[in-house]
Amino acid sequence: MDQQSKAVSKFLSYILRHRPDTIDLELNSGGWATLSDLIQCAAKYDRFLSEEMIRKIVLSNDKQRFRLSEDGQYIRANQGHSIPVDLDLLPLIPPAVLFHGTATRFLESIMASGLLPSGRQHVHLSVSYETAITVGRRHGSPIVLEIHAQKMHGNGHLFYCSENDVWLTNHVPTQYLVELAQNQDQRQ
Ligand code: HQG
Repeated sequence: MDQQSKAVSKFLSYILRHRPDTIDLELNSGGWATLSDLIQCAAKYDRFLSEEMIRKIVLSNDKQRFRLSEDGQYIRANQGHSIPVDLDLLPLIPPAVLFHGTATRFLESIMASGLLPSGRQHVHLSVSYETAITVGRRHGSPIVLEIHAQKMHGNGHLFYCSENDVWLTNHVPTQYLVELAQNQDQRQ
């Protein structure tokens, strides 16, 4: 993604996941906004977007963060919301293990209270170690936790998978967490 697309993608993440109110935009209960409302509201706050630019970002986004409706008129974020939206996801059986990347400075607290959504609607989990370590790096010195997802599921915890393959659950209690050795970061 070029620099301009990155900046617009960040802006869209902020608006569609967290703060639509900052541009007086209203999302429906599913978290959708029409492209025309989004463009109009953003313009009132001097952010000039075009349908073409937005469509390009939806298609080229590295993590497929956004989705357009079938008719192409609406947009929403696939996951990551802190505002309450109903993504209408069905509970699914997760893989045996999933991964969560975090920073070493959070470990003590995580091992005391488990993984909490920390302001988002869900705890975010990845299918791969590599994705998890990248997520962890966003917060500082990274560490990856392995989650015994199927065991959790067997004990009644619900799991969902977003359109962009991020696994979501409400809380991961500590007994399902295993801290992986940091040197796994070296593997290719
Ligand atoms: C930590 C990115 C202390 C948690 C990624 C994380 C992801 C605790 C931080 C998505 C804790 C929250 C979400 C506890 C959890 N005590 N810290 N008990 N429980 N934490 O950014 O999962 O690029 O809200 O480990 O790819 O890092 O934005 O969540 O470090 O899918 O599209 O609290 O964001 O996607 O941080 O990232 P975040 P996350 P995008």
